[in-house]
Amino acid sequence: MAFESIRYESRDGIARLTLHRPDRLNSFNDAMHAEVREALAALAGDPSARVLLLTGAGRGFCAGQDLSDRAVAPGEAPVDLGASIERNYRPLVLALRSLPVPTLCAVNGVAAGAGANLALACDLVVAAKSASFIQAFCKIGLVPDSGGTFFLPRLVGTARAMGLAMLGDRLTAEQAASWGLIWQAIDDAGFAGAVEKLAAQLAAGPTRGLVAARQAIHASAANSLAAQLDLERDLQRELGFGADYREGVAAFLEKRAPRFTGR
Ligand code: T3D
Repeated sequence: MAFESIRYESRDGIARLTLHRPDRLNSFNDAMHAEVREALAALAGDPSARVLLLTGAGRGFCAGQDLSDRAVAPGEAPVDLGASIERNYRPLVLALRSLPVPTLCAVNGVAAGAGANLALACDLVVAAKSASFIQAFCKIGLVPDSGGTFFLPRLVGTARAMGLAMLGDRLTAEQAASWGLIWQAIDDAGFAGAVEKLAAQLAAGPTRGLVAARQAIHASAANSLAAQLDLERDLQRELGFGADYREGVAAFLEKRAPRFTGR
């Protein structure tokens, strides 16, 4: 598919979405939001796609909202940021969390503002050791958005969430991994190879089972233990009738690698 602000291709089970405005550190404007929405809709309807690999072009991952669209001349009415969130960021985060395939975010460089929280909306987040995460909102008088106030306390606890939100300090990829904000920080030299390997592993995985794991893990925050056990039972029942479970058991018994089809 041909886009201006992103690159998107789906091949060998891997749907690659690269934010592509490197001279603006891949910050979002309306046009980029529209293209990302279109790509995610295409992915959701593409039965050959088994994983989303989200990354950024150039030295940054994403610097959040493009602030050059937010300058207000004297006498001009300010932009309605609530409308922007309703139109762009809210649907983006919800779309990422409900894709029918696992999502892998490869944070190749700085992830700031909504860019940081977009990464946290993905199932697995890996970052190059030179990358960093900044809840930059407090520097411009805003509150962490795009799920920041939801993801941060759940991932790193209230004290660290407060510090990140109120100080806006740069968190290195290694700190982010040691705090449990992301899955892994990877040496820059091996980053591209490690990302490809992870993407290929997820693309060859039992897609429905992986998405069910996401669903159950996210549901746990609001469920009682009994409700969570009920959910696990229901998901297991559904998956137990699926082709991938049958293949997984057969492969185990035949002492060979499984060939999952995502069904
Ligand atoms: O508005 C709404 O719709 C509400 C929703 C808001 C969501 C949000 O994301 S609000 C938060 C917006 N983002 C920020 O506040 C981050 C702003 N950027 C930075 O603080 C820094 O650029 C970084 C810490 C991310 C990286 O710093 P550094 O020193 O590595 O790079 P740099 O020199 O600052 O940036 C490189 C270029 O990218 C530069 O352009 P230039 O001077 O080379 O022509 C810079 O202006 C541009 N750039 C970086 N971030 C943005 C940006 N241009 C527009 N908007 C940006 N967010």
